[in-house]
Amino acid sequence: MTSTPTIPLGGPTLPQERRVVTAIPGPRSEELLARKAAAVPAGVGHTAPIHAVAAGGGVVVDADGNSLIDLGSGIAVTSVGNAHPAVVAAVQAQVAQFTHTCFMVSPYESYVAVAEALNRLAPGDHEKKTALFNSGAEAVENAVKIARKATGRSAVVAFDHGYHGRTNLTMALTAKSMPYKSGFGPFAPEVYRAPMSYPFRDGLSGADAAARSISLIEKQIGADNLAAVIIEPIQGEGGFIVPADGFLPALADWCREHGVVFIADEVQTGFARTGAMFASEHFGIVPDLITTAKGIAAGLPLAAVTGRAEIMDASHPGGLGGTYGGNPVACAAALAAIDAFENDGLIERARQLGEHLTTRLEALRAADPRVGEVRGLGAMIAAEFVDPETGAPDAALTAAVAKACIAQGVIVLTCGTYGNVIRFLPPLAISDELLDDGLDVVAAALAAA
Ligand code: PLZ
Repeated sequence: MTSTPTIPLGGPTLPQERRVVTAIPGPRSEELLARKAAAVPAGVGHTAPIHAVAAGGGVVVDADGNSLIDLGSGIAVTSVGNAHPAVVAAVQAQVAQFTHTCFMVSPYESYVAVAEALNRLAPGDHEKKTALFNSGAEAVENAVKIARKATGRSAVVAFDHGYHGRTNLTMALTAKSMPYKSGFGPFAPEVYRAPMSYPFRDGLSGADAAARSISLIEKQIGADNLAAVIIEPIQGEGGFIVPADGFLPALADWCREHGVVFIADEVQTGFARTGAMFASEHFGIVPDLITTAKGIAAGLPLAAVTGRAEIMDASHPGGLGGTYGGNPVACAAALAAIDAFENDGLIERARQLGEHLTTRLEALRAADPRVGEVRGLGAMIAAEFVDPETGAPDAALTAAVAKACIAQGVIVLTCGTYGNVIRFLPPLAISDELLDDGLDVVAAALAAA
């Protein structure tokens, strides 16, 4: 006989605690995983072998009643906290009012209000415009379209370790073959790759790393052929790589001199995550276009391209859009989330979480040479694991630590070209106690590995 677990309400009313009451996965999750394996293709993977039934603040509750500490925010999405009450209320009100008209058929105010907010918040005091889409990849695709139309050029430069999505053009922009690209080509043409600044592994100053990239661009592509350079100010999937000081400004300056559109992909770094509304601010750069998604709407699918009005307006009427882009329910969620980012001290909270994470992880590094580097900004911090003798990436250790954490009720995500980075992306709503408990589990998992 199977018992039906009672489903707890989500939101901050959920006890903010780690509670492991079965093996992970427990029996109910096991059943659901078997159904998943039968119904969903193997290509759609999962990090934690559970099935969620509720989530709130900094925890995810599974079908067996385990309460897991969330150190991933569904890949940097639920930054305001899962099922944030203001987001829930805004979504409920909108969904009862209307669910869809298609903004290209009958526009509505919430889309315009999200655009106004992004135009105000994105770096730079020039005139800006914003178009809304459904996913990060779709925003990136549109940023490239917009840049090509505005410049009349076709080439695009992306970087080593870069990640921009899983659609055809964004696979071409993404660096890593397995698992994102392998066997899925041919890829979109006119995409070129330049070296990234990766201080831990290349030891170059920002100026030298930029000179290396710019020389490659000038020799192999030529500025006259180049529509856009796209870069994550801090790389996400590629390993939370923070470029050396001066790298991004030098690139941005070169782009400005040569009429190349500089696109900052802030899909992962945006919305308070790094201790600034946008990571570009830390580096003193003003991108021409900025792509956002993830944290923007607390889990509802929404994405945006925000940028210089003259570049955004270069596309002809009817040239940009899509059936669902800027869906009214997602826009309602975004307006509530943006209000929380601006008015609930979440930028400051991201900084505090970053200091806390860095202090604790640096203590681990001091005691354990397998932790090669701790890096990141705000609540976007990572540890890179290496063989202490050679400095070679240690993906096996990384996977073992992550797996042990999940078994103990702490959701952590890995990343990195070499699969040897554990990244910490807690909801900004997490308590210090919950974060400490989670980091204790990480430390124990590392000691045992
Ligand atoms: N640009 C910088 O981080 C999404 C990918 C998860 P979508 N990162 C999570 C996975 O394995 O599919 C991402 C990003 C940056 C673009 C994207 C793409 O955003 O909303 O997943 O399309």
